[in-house]
Amino acid sequence: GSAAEFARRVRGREAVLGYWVALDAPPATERLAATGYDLVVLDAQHGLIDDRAVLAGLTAVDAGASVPGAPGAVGVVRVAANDPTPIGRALDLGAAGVIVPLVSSAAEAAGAVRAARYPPDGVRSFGPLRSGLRVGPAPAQSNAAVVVLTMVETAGGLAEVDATAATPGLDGLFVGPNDLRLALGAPTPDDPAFDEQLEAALVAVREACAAAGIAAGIFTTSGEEAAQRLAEGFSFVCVSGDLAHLERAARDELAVARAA
Ligand code: 3PY
Ligand code: MG
Repeated sequence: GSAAEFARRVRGREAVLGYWVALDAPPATERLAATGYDLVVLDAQHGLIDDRAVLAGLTAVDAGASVPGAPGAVGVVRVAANDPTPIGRALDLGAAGVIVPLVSSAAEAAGAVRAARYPPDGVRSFGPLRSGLRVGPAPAQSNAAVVVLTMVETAGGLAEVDATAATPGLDGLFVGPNDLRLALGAPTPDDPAFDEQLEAALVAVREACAAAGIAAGIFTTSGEEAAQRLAEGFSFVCVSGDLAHLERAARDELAVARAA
């Protein structure tokens, strides 16, 4: 997939569907990238994804996207932290965009945007190890093509959601429902007693994004939930991920086999 075309779709708030990869298994990532998702996210915050795995994973996504008949996913990295070093490295390794965790203010979001863009728009350092082939090579081309989403998953991020959404150069907000629920005071990331509060927070995020004209994104755990979020107005939805699917499929097939 082309980073520039992906950016056009994200900025146009068209629906894009993502797949979340936590495991460093490039042959699996290649196949997943060929299944029809618009993007594959490599999780370098919580997944088994170090720099070498980002390189292998992004190369695998591009290989999967070039499988005959495949619609052409792009690779995006959920970086380990809101810091110019991991953001710059993910982009150098060929990511079409970054999802930046734990952003708690508009000022922090502005920092994430600067880290992803070369001067004069930002502070990214030049060294496009792999991105020179895929996104760019001209700095201005890269600045225009790379998408930046910051995560809303802390109390501060929610409190400043309107100002954060209005950050110049930011392409979207992405909700981390697990951390956000904990930030709302829930004892566990799926405590149903906090459903109402979480849903109210999601409305605030969607409204902030709509007012700013940027994409509203969210992590979900099933196709059913993803469809519901799309219907509500989220446009950037990560449906589910490799580890969850592997475990679910293993358990379901075992249950079928034992029931025989
Ligand atoms: C969260 O739910 O907190 C995330 O970061 C998405 O995995
Ligand atoms: Mg999180």
